[in-house]
Amino acid sequence: MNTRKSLWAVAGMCFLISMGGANAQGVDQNTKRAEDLRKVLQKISLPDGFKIELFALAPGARHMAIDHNTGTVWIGSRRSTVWAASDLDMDHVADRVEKFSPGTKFDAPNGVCLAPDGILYVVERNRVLQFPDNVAVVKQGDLIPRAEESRGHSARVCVIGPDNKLYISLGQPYNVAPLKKIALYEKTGIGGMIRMDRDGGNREVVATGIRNSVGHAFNPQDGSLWFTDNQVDGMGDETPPGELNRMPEMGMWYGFPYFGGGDVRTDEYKDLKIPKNLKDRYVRPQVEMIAHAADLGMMFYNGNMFPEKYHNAIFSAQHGSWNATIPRGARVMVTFLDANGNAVKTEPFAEGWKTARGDYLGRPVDVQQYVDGSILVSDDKAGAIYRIRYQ
Ligand SMILES: [Ca+2]
Ligand SMILES: [Ca+2]
Repeated sequence: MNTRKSLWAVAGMCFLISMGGANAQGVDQNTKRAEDLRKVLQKISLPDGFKIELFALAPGARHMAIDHNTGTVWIGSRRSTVWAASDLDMDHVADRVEKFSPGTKFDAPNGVCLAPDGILYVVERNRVLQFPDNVAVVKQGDLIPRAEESRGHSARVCVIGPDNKLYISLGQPYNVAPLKKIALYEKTGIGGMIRMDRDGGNREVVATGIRNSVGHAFNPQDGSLWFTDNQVDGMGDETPPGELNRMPEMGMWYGFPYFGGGDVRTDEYKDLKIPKNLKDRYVRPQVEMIAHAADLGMMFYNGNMFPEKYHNAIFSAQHGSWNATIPRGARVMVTFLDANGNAVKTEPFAEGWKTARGDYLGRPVDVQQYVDGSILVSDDKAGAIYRIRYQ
């Protein structure tokens, strides 16, 4: 721990020196905007005994990594900024939100994840950085072939596995990927998930047949890897379902683009026979979510603050989508597991970020467990982080 603290202390000193002591890179937390958001939070419904509060203002807030020793919350974005939020007076509201590594030119640094030894990874559109050293463990242009770079579905997420490897999800850029891309995707892990050593070596594809996963987590009870996948647009308001998947083993295939979500075949592939090498490795989703809710970040709850029934439950964020006549999603879901670690029930946990007209007051992106056993929810529409606590 001492090594870890000094590691980041040195980085922090460099950071302060580079800032020249000014706070021009910070986000003012005491604004009218904060007051307005607190009013929105009064509309959010939660199970009895839970409360939601504003934790931080952080423009474009996407996925989060939380240092459970220091309380630092790193917040990725799809823009060019990673934020670092800290609660200096320990009242569970951030007092300081600053640009992390302001000298680094980030490109869609959506994915942030922290290793148990305190090393932070930032996964961009096409590069992976390691901090505090600020080293590219995957150099610019080496995460996916440059010719495959896209604007859509390029918000990456990462997690460190129990095997100490770095897992990264790679969304594919299409609504429905064309057949000519499948061989390349199977080989590179685009439309799938890859893992590598933490220095970037020994890269392997661990899952394919995924449309755009922007959330994954290991179940601490049994070590299984779960991920969300948001599914095909343009097939109607109520189809196909979004997905929450569990990996039975590495190397499996999750159906896309032959399936558009759940058992629903895509219009483009419905007359095509699924090749045997894919069919033999097919895994159905554990949970089918409503269509077009855009299931994104997820976590397993293992804190002590929430009631027993939530222990080891999955919390996941539904961002909400443009591709339905009446907007849906914009809520946090909870999925309960049985003794074998399979999903048995999914229900809304926090909702109310939509007006009666269907406008979004906020759009949840990620959920992560905070240091005290509460959970943090990021919102890239509001540019904020909320904290949900019990009692
Ligand atoms: Ca505080
Ligand atoms: Ca699937």
